[in-house]
Amino acid sequence: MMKFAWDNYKQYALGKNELRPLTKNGHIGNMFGGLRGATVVDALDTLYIMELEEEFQEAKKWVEKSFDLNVNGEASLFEVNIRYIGGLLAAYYLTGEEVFKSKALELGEKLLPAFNTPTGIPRGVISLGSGMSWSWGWASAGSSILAEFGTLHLEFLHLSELSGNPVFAEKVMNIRKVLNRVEKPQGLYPNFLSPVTGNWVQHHVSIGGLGDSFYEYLIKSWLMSDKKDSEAKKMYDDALEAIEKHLVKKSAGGLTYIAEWRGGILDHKMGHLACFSGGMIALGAEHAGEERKQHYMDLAAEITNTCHESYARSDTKLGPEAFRFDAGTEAMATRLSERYYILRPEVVESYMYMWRLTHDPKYRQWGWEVVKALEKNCRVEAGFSGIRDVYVTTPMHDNMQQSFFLAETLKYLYLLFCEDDVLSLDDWVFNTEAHPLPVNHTNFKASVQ
Ligand code: DMJ
Repeated sequence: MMKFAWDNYKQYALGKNELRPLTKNGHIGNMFGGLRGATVVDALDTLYIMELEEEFQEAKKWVEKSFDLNVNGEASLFEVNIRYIGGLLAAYYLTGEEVFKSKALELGEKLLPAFNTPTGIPRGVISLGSGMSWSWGWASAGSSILAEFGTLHLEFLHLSELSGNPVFAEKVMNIRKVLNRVEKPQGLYPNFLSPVTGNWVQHHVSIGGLGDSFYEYLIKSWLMSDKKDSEAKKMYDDALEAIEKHLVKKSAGGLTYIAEWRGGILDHKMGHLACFSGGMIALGAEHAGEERKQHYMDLAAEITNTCHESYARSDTKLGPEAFRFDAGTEAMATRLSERYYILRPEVVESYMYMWRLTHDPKYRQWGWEVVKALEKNCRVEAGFSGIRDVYVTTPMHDNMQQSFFLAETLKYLYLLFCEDDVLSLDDWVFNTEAHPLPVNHTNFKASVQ
């Protein structure tokens, strides 16, 4: 599947950001500020670990010869960080090839002006040419998004580590400080924060979109520090406790889910994005202390089961973008606008963690169901495509092969069926785009003090 996805991207869209597999051309989009080759950079480490040697060399050659960082467009700080910086760092750590390191550092420098705000909380959009930055037009009152400024920590610590320049680590440690200072309603972290005042702008809390990877990076910061960053661990433990108290619910049919919270009112909806949380909670449970460990493993298994149900209850056996638990509905989309599937990884990501941490064979069975469903519904003549409605058996394709399909979905599927020592969870943490970064067994303290 990876070879097919890569070969078609290479044939029809090399140098563009994504492949359009129906029209057999490339897509550029507006997330990466003039940067190109998102699929190349996202695919590098997956090609490498799958031992697709020739394909990896093709991707590397593109980075060496054609990856231009002197661009001048408006980029998402978050997306550039998780896909490009994360992808380059992982490729460097896996292969030791200098080109990946130097490109990661050069790109990292270009992101620094986004932190020039009164609080040091970066804005979401940055011009890679001028360094000017601003908030997303859709974000309330010029706010920054929790999942965006909260998903820089892993990559930025590695940038400091590799460059010897503490500035990257300082920027993300300052974000921590601001978050620790501000009062949390019921212990929860709302999704919108003002980069000017450092206060919350709106009380919307979600473990899905806008919040998700902030929580992921807390527990992974601790793991990546070889369990020395106890501040991150405490923030994670406290946040998860508040989430469990206020957001975790059980449906009439016995399915555990994580609702969204709007100023105290619950929205009984779970996004596909929120399905990463089964894996995250299991990863954290390992280190939760004896009496909490089983409790969190059970919670992780229940959430992963609910996400599996969202797939099992559809006609294509792929899950919708969001599913609900209201008016008699259980784990199904109720709105037309939420029925699509864009090759997202979060459900197989949780299967991979649950498999590695429990070895319950059902997770491999569930992963295999996804493989079959992707082959049946998403494979088209020239690549893989998202679909517009998971409840329709003759799928309507969206003509987009997302770069995260190669970075994450296929990588997590591969790891689900590998031996546990392939990118062992003891030695690697995956950034939120599934790019493996090494656990720092030696000198983490130096880079954050
Ligand atoms: C990816 O880019 C990352 O996993 C991110 O954290 C959330 N969205 C996509 C995949 O769905």
